[in-house]
Amino acid sequence: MQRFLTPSDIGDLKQALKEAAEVKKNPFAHQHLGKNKTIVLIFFNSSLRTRLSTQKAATNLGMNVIVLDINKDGWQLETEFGVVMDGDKPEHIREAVPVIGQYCDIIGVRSFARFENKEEDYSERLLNQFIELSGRPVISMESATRHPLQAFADLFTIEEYRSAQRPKVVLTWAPHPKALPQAVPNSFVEWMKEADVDLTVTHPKGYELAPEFMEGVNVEYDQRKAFEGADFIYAKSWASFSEYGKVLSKDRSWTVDEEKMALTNDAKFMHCLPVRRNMVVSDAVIESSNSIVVQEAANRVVSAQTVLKRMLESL
Ligand code: SN0
Repeated sequence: MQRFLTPSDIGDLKQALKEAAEVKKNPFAHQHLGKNKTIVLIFFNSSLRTRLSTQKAATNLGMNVIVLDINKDGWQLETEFGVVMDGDKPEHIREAVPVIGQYCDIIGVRSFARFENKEEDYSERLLNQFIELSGRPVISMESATRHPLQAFADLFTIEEYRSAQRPKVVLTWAPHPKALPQAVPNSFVEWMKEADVDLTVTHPKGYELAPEFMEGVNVEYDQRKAFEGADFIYAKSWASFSEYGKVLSKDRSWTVDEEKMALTNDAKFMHCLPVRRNMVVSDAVIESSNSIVVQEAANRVVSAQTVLKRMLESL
């Protein structure tokens, strides 16, 4: 396994979920697999769960872990090609990435959408430079357009908590004070499409996700109608794709509250975290016994460890 960005990178999903269940049951079964192997985790953006869970996953496999918060501790990297480097960025990515590759066996990269240019973000230029220049397998720890470790953990969590064979899963947009990336909802949709679930996406007009992710996906603009009979409510805020990076609405009538949860089939509440309380979800819902956000976060170790195990096996 040379990269982890999309569900196709992990192959058969049923098999991957089975492996993940084994990893969860016996996390130390492969503690020698990573002996004398090093992973470097590079963060261009903030992280709590991704950093801790990926580090924990690697440690469970016996790996050495190096974490670099590159904006704080590294040189500012130039990513444009052919520029005269007379500004504030002392190092070019074309040297930095192959050098990082010399110090490790696997690389994890976190880099959010910058919202300066849609084509630039959706080309995944930064992540692809790591893939092309590092000579190492690369894991996305949330890139401009995807967050696959989150989506894999989400799917695993739904598998754990579902009572119906084919649960109704609803991804709902929610209000937020800031423009947030589409990475989490894009990956959520991308993974749910491959799974045995009945997926509905609900959001106000103007918040349609990129067509390349939404082909064949059911969209319901009436949030209450979407919630009817749902087994899982997955809330997330994202900025507009069509008016790229814009916050078109902060309408708190879209906040997930108890009244809306009452329309569901006693649905579990999910969110990738961090979550803005009483913007995205009410205190009452996130603190209810139907909220599985902490269990979902716990499964981030499971998804990361399953992916790392695959990568180590193919080194
Ligand atoms: C990120 C996002 O993609 O939405 C990471 C989620 C895993 N979330 C944020 O940046 C939240 C920032 C905030 O101010 O609430």
